[in-house]
Amino acid sequence: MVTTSKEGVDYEEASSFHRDGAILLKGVLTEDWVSLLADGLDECFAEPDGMSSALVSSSSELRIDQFPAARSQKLRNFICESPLPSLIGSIIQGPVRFYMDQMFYKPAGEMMPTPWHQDTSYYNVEGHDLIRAWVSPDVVPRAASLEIVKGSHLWNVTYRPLAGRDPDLSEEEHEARIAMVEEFGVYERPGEDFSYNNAIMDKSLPETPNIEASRGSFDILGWDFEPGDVILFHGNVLHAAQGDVELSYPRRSHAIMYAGPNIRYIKRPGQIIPDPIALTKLKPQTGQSLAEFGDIFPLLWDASS
Ligand SMILES: O=C(O)CCC(=O)C(=O)O
Repeated sequence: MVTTSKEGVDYEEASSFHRDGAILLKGVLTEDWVSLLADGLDECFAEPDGMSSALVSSSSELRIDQFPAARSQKLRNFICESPLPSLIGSIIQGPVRFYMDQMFYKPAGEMMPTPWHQDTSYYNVEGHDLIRAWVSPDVVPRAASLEIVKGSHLWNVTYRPLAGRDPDLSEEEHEARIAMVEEFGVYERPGEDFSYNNAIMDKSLPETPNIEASRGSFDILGWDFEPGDVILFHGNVLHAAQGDVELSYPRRSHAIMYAGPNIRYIKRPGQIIPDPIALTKLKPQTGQSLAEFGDIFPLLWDASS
């Protein structure tokens, strides 16, 4: 049992992160943190809001909630008070702000795979200090946990998000495509206020490579995950979760984005995840630092903490 939390990474761990684009930190959260996380995720799952959507197939489901901490004090405490901000601060060696969070909830049974994608292009931010903390209160075998393409954060390419509406399709063609996917494949059950398919696809960005189709050609890193562990990964790294496994319990995960000093606002034509409502009111401009919106992206750690 872990009784004290780890507050910082050592030189080797930081170097692995910068080289590979991700790292698994074993047993860095105490049981108290893990149970707070479990309670926060359970309360959000029990009460979906307008930003809760799902990917659905005939045999499995993945519910994704945007900004769950906005309605859970427990998740807010976890994000702000747990050792995560200081762990991330010790990697980027600079001030750490909260950017946003998501819940990925896969019910017991067959696990829905999460397709390969890169996070940064889904958001109106860019820069190298965007780090995700992926945590779960559950035992997650590698076959259902997060995988990354090693080093892909350094490829210097922004891939097209997998969602969004193709601007070259007419309304009818778009509706027909959605209906066909609903009948034959994995489709989206949108939330009242959010759909991954509402955004307009930015076709100037290169398509995300189909890593799954040729896994052997890529250097893929993955881990068996246990409660108390944390996976940290870079915002530009290609990542996914396989679904080649059935679990007798839900796989609950919380993915929290923390931002360092070089993260800037950028207005993306193909933005998928909306800006926080409070930010929209301030009319942010491309190039502005998140530090200019300190009430929305609070400072959680700096070297003097
Ligand atoms: O938990 C998952 O299956 C996917 C998580 C993910 O894509 C993310 O954290 O960005």
